[in-house]
Amino acid sequence: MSSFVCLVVVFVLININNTRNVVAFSEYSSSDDDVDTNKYTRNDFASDFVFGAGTSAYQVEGAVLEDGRTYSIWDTFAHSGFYNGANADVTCDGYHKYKEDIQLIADTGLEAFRFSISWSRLIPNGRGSINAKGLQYYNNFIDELISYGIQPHVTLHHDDLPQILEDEYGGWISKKAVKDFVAYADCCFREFGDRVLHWTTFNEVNVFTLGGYDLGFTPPGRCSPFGILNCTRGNSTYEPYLAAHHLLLAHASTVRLYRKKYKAMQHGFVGINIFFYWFEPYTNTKEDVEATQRANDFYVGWFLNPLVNGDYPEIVKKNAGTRVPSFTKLESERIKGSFDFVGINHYSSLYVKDNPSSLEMDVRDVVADMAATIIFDGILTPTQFPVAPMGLQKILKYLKEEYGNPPVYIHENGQVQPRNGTLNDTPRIEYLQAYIGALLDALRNGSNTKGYFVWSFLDLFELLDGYNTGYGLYYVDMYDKELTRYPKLSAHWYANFLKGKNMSGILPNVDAIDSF
Ligand code: IFM
Repeated sequence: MSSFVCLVVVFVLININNTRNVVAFSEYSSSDDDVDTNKYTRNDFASDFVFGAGTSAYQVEGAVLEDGRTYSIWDTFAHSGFYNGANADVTCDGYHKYKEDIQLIADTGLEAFRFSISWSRLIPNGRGSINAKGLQYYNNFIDELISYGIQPHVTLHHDDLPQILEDEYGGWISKKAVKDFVAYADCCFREFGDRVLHWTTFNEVNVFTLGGYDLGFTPPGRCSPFGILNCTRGNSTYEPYLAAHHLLLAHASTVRLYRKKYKAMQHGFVGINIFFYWFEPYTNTKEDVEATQRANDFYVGWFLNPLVNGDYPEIVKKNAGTRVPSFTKLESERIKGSFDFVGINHYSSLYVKDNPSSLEMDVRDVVADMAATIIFDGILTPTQFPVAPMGLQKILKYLKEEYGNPPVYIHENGQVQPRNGTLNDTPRIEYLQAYIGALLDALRNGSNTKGYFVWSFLDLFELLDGYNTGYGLYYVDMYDKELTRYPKLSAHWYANFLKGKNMSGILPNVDAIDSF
C-alpha cells in the first residue's frame, strides 16, 4: 500500500489549494528569543540530557522464524499483502548483525539507543516458557550496548503482539491480553532490569489503536467494512475504544508491578509512548479552534487524560457515549499517575477544520466521533516533511500547560525520504538541525524533556510503506546480500554534533563534514 493512500485513509486527507487565513507551517517566523539554529551545540544541552536514535524489533531484526521465534501480528499483517508483497522476514538482518550495528551506534557517538523486544521471540507462545535463544539475543544486545557506555531504552510492544494471542482471544480487544502483557513485562524486568533503566510499555499507543482497530492501516489491520480499506474483520465503532481501554489497563498494571517489585532494586523508569501531530486551527473561527481542541482530545487526551487525571476527556465520553468503557474507581486511581515519563513521536504539523456533520452519521467510528477534519495540506506523498519545528515547541508547551509538564522523551523525530540509495540527505540535516534547535528553545522555556532520539538509526522496514521510504541515518543496501550499511551525510552531521561541534553553515557540503 502506498504511503499516500495510507495518509488518505488515516487522516481524511484533503488537498486544499484555496486560500485561507493561516500561514503555512514552514513560514512560521521565529521570535527574537528563539535559538539561532546556526549557533547551538550539544554543549548547550545539559550533560544528563541524552541524545540517541532508534529502531524496533520487527522493522530491523529479520530472522522471523529462527531460533524459536513465532509470528507477531505485524508478520501476519505484512504477509497479508498490505505492503504489496514486501515484509520484514529479512529486512536489515539485525538479529545476526547486532554487533556490527552496535559498533556503528558507538562510532556515531550515540549516548542512548532505543529498540524494542520482540515478545514472540522471547516468549513464543505469548505466555509461559521463555525461549533461551531469544533471551540470549537480548542479553547480548544489551550487554554490547553497555560495553560502549550506551544507555538502552527499551520498548516492550511496538505493534507486535504474538499472533498466537491474537488467534486465541482476539488480542487487545480482549481483557485477557492485560494479564499476558504484564507477565511478559515481568519477565523483561526480571531478566534485563539490572541493566535497563528506561522502559516504554507501548509505542504510539494512539496510532496502534486508530490504525489497528479503526482504520485498518497498521497491525492487526482490523476495521469495519465501511472503511476505505474495506477490512474483512473488525468493528471500527467499538473495537478502538475497547483496545485503548485494555492497553491503558495493561500499561497501568505494568507500572504498578514495576513500582512494587522492581523499583527499589533497579531504580528504573516506566513510561508510555504517544504519537503527536501539532494541530493548528485551519481558520481562527470559534468552530475550527474548538475542533482543534477536540482533535487533541481524541488523538492524545484519549490516553493522556486517564494517565494524568484518571479518566477519558469529557468530549470523548460525550461523543462516543457508551462505546467508551468506564474505569472502575480502583482502575481510575491506579491509572492516574502511572507513568514516569511520556514518550512522544513527532514528525509534522497539520491543520484542523470543524466537521459537525460527521456526528450525524448512523454508524460512527473514532474519526467520526471527533467531528473534525484533519487537513494534510501541500505535500501529497510523505516523501519529505515540511520543516516546521515550531510544532515541536508547541507540543512541549501544550504538555507543560495542559498536563503538568511531565518528564518527556522525544522518542522519534526525523525526516522521511525516498529510499533510493542517496547518501547526500541534506533535507534530513536541515530538518534535524531545526528540530533540535526548537527543542533547545523549549527547554529554555521550561520544558521537562530529558532526551531526544532520531528515527531511525538504519533505513528499515517502514510501518506505512515497507521499503519505499526511509528515515535512516544509515542506508542499508537491500540489493547487496551482505546488507551493507552506509552512513548518510546526516550520520556524519549527527556524530559531529554529538562531539560538541558547531554544525552550522555546512549543510550542503559533504566534504565539510568530518568523517568519524
Ligand atoms: O517507522 C515508524 C515507527 O514504527 C513508528 N513511528 C513512525 C515511524 C515512521 O513511520
